This record gives sequence, structure tokens and C-alpha cells, in this order.
Amino acid sequence: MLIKNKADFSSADITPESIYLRRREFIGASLIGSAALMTGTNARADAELARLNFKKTTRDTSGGFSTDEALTPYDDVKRYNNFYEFGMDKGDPEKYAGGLTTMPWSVAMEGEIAKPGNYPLEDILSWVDLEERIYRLRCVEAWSMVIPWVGFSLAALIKKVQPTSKANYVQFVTLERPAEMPGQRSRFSTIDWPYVEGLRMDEAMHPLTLLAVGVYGRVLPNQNGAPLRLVVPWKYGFKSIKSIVKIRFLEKQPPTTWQQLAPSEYGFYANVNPQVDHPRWSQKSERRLPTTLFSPNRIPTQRFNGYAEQVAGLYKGMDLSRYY
Ligand SMILES: Nc1nc2c(c(=O)[nH]1)N[C@H]1C(S)=C(S)[C@@H](COP(=O)(O)O)O[C@H]1N2
Ligand SMILES: [Mo]
Repeated sequence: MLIKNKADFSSADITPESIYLRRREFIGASLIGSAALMTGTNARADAELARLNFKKTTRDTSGGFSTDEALTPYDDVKRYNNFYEFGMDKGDPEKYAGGLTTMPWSVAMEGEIAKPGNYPLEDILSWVDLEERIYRLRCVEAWSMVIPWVGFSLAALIKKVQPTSKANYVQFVTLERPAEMPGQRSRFSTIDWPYVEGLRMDEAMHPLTLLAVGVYGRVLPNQNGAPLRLVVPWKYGFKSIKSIVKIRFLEKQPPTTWQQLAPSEYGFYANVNPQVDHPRWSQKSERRLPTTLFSPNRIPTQRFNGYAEQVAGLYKGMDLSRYY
């Protein structure tokens, strides 16, 4: 529709990023129709999505959540990662995650739900509509990116398994497979595997909360949490747990990996908050990637990472310096 000419995009070595940038030239600030990219402009991306049985949508169903800030280039999104299962350095996940087997994949859903089970990812994807959402991701280490995810609202999946009235919290569990995850074999690791995270039920049901299967119109690179990862854009990056194999519905607040490691530094809520500093550094600003020595690209951090309008109400009356 807004894309001029299919031939413009047929070059085999065209990068997802260049496609996005050209698309953005055509559509300007408007994000309407952004998902049109996924419908036939990039044959390789299409083939990848089809292989995993992805349904695609041509509607922009993001409900106005997407930001129109400049995107972080695809190369940076896939080479600057935190995924401790593959090592501690930002470059380790790209180096070592390639060997992770992501097919077949299933997600065990347990606990306070009417329909527990071990659900193949294909089944889950047949229940939902995929959308593109452009979200800011703010790491607790004070860097940030803007990433075009492909995914669906976690709420759609939760409704499908029918939580009981006792389901107050949702816990997420990452794959534990030391044979393919060198960080889980490392004697230097202090993490008690598997990586676990959690949300309050209302946070999990919020329409901003996304389960992502792709980025830049293609399936997720393994280092970004393939084949299924959480994205909670108003919270510090560590809440956005990768390569999820289990989702548990619980009455009580579950433990989370970083809270267990250093409870004075990382809380359960982990809402992005420039007014509450990390004990060892300020959270008032962030480096928006990519940065260089000559353009550090430092910008002020926003309350709830800029999503206050959508989510501040969830925390009404809570002391956010206590519940950090
Ligand atoms: N299983 C798992 N999930 C994880 C992590 C991890 O080490 N293991 N790191 C978290 C952190 S600290 C951040 S900032 C984001 C980074 O996501 P990205 O690499 O796709 O940008 O993943 C989060 N999810
Ligand atoms: Mo992070």
C-alpha cells in the first residue's frame, strides 16, 4: 500500500534494518500499516515466519503503543545482548546461542488455571494474532534500545488457559539445558538456574505486555530469546525473560532470579524509575544505542520508561521507592 514498488526490496542481501528505514521514509511518522512490511516485501523473512506457522496480520493492532523514535539498528539488537545462559559479555550470546535447538518447542502452563498442559508453540501461535510493536527497552545498566518486536499480547494466552480466582501472580521459567547453554555449565556463574521471572496478574494482563517471537519482521535470533520471550516495556530489561518453557500461575509472589541474587539492588517490580537510583549508579539517564565515543547519545530516563500514561495506575498508592 504505502510501499512503492516490490522490486525495491528484492535484493537478496538487503538487511531488515534497511527495509525498515526505507519503509519509515514512505510512511513518515505514521505507524499505521507498519505491519504491511511483513506481507510480502521480504521473501526470506516471510519464509522464516511461515516455517514456524506464524499467522500474520496486516493491521496495526498496537493500539497506539508503538513509539516513532529512531530504531536501534538490527545489527546492534542482535549483537549487544544480556543472556547469561550464554555468557556474561554483551557479545557472548551472539557467539554462543547459535547452537540452541528451538524447534520443536513447547510451553508448560501450570498452577491456578482451568486448562493446564504442555502446549506446542505452534498451537499457541494458532490462537493469537501477531502484531508489530515498536517498544523502548531500558536495561538496568542504563543503556536502552528501540526495537520493532513481532509478538502478541500475553493476555490473549492467559485468557485461553482460564486462570482461577487464586491466580494472583504469573511466574516464567527459561529453558535449562546446560548441554546447549555454556553459561549454565560455567563454574563462575552465581545464578541458580533456570532463570525465573514474575509479574503480578494485572501486569501480565496489561495490553502492553508482549510475548515476542520475532524482531525486525523476522523470527527472533537465538540470542534475543528464541523462540518465545517476554517484553515488558515499562520495566527494566531483566524482567523480559527469554526462551520461556514454563508459565506458572500462583497465589503468592514468586522468587525472581535477580531479586534472589541481590535483593537490595533488584526488586520484584523493577519499574523503570529515574527517581530511584540503583545502589551503585544513577538511573536518571541512559545511553540510547548505538553510541560511539564521540556521540554518547545520553538521554534522560522517563518514568515507567515513557509508558506512565498506560501503566502508572497499576501502582496507585504504592511507595515505588520501597517496591522497586
Ligand atoms: N533467560 C534470560 N532472560 C533474560 C536475561 C538473561 O540473562 N537470561 N537477561 C535480561 C536482561 S538483563 C535484559 S536487558 C534483556 C535483554 O534483551 P535483548 O538481549 O533482547 O536486548 O533480556 C533479559 N532476559
Ligand atoms: Mo538488563
